[in-house]
Amino acid sequence: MGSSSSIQIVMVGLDLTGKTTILYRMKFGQYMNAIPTVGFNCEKIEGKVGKLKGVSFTIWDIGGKDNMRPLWKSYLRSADGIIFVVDSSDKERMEETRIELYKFVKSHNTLKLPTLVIANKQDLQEALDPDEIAKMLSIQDLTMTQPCHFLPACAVTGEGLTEAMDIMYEMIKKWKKSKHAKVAR
Ligand code: G3D
Ligand code: MG
Repeated sequence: MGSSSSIQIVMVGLDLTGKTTILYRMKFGQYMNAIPTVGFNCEKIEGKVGKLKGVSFTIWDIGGKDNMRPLWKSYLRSADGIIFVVDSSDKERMEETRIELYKFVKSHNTLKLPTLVIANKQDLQEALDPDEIAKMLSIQDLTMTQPCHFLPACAVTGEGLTEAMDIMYEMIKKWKKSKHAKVAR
């Protein structure tokens, strides 16, 4: 992970969970109203403060409508990490979210990519408690198969996103080290 290389992140999740809003928030540092994603968006984001200073991320934001979901895995070939975005207020689709999350993780199980699950839209009154969402999505089970973190956030205010990227970066750094160690053995 030299200073010239960029960390590749694939961001998925059901449609309307706030993926593009998160992407623009990270890129431009402000709220931007996103139009529904057709296909994918991609942005290069340079870390400016703290331990992310000088670190460059390329984030692929893939459309989440059901016809796009089978394509998620095709973006993983050169990925270093996954961000899976959840709408904290969408109780009705929480089970569908869990199914898609596990289907996706299983599709690339051998890679054991660092995975960050973001419980977005925590600003909404009807948002479920992060602990409750973690339970509904069986996050505990995920942490047994790969490096995994679960975090609440709000893309509108940007709350939680700096921490999310810090954690992502740390997980990827460790993951790359262990991968090299295995190759050297
Ligand atoms: P997607 O890319 O995952 O499909 P979008 O989702 O980024 O297009 O966002 C879908 C809608 O959710 C947008 O509203 C967006 O403003 C809203 N949204 C995203 N993140 C948050 C959040 O943290 N809190 C709240 N309250 N809303 C959020 P519209 O009205 O444009 O459909
Ligand atoms: Mg989108």
